[in-house]
Amino acid sequence: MESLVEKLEAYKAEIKQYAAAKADEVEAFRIKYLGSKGLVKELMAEMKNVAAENKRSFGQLLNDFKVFTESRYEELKSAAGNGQEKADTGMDYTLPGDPLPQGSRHPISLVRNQMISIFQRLGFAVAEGPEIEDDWHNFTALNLPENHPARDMQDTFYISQNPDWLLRTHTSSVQVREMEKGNLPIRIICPGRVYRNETISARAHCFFHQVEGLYIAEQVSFADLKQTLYFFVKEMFGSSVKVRFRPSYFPFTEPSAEMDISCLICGGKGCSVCKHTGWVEILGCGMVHPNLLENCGIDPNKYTGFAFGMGIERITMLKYQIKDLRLFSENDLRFLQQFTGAV
Ligand code: 2NL
Repeated sequence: MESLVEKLEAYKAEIKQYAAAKADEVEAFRIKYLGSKGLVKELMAEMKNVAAENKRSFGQLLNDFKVFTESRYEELKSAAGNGQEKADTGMDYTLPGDPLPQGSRHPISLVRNQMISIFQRLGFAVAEGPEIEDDWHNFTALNLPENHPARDMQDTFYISQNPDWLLRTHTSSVQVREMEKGNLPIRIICPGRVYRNETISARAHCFFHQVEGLYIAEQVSFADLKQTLYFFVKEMFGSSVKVRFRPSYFPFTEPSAEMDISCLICGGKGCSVCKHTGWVEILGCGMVHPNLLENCGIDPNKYTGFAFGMGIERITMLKYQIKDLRLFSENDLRFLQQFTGAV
């Protein structure tokens, strides 16, 4: 009995001083003292050798020793746990996170999406195509003669690997591809980026964005063209807008016209935006030239169609009174943040 008391006191002193700073050291403590082959189990096994009259007090001592060891284990475990969290990051994960700044759509995307949704209400589908084109889809199929100035190196970016390849100068090439598929009638708009070799200024850039439209069916007339475009500008600029058509020339349409709208700034009275005419030009249009239909395998005696093309930058500049084209591609947040919240 005496020797057991001494033995337990010695173990208690050892356990009291046991240093375990890390989780694996705490686990080593548990295995050594409290594990299935640990000290406490070993001492418990001694019970069978103890004389009957001593069993009761021996058991009491061992139980106290077990409780002592277990509480020391809990102590070491929580100390190691706390220490580790601090050492890892020192962060308080209960604090709210940093807010992410919310971006906004680019004005060109805003206006493009608006244009798409207006034409979709009239039954136009959106078609897309490649930005690197071949001569046929960008020029030849569109009735542009071999010597047309638009083909000039000065106006078009050619791809050096292949003299037949170029960056599309309009999205008409997408419409040619749709016509070649031969699924008639066709009623599409083609939004997209186009490229021209221009000196960059407030009014010109080497790339810009276009929406072209094409409607081909039996008995499509110039009246359909006028009413479609009139609907478009009323939705885009408001119902008080006036339109006028002026005769023009494009190789891909005959007859051709340019459409003006009454000046949004002065309401038609005359100002610097409309150069004191009361009108601003917004798009070109016309009836699809029969040569073009033939080039794409469509019978011009059965089908007619209209087409139009406009620059998204131009419409956006009019709508938001933006004076310099370069603002669209400079990524200046002071410009872009003005469109936060616009839809
Ligand atoms: C302009 C003028 C225009 C077209 C584009 C077109 C396309 C096909 C057939 C016939 Cl596939 N026409 N497009 C027609 C007339 C004018 O654009 O000044 N755009 C900014």
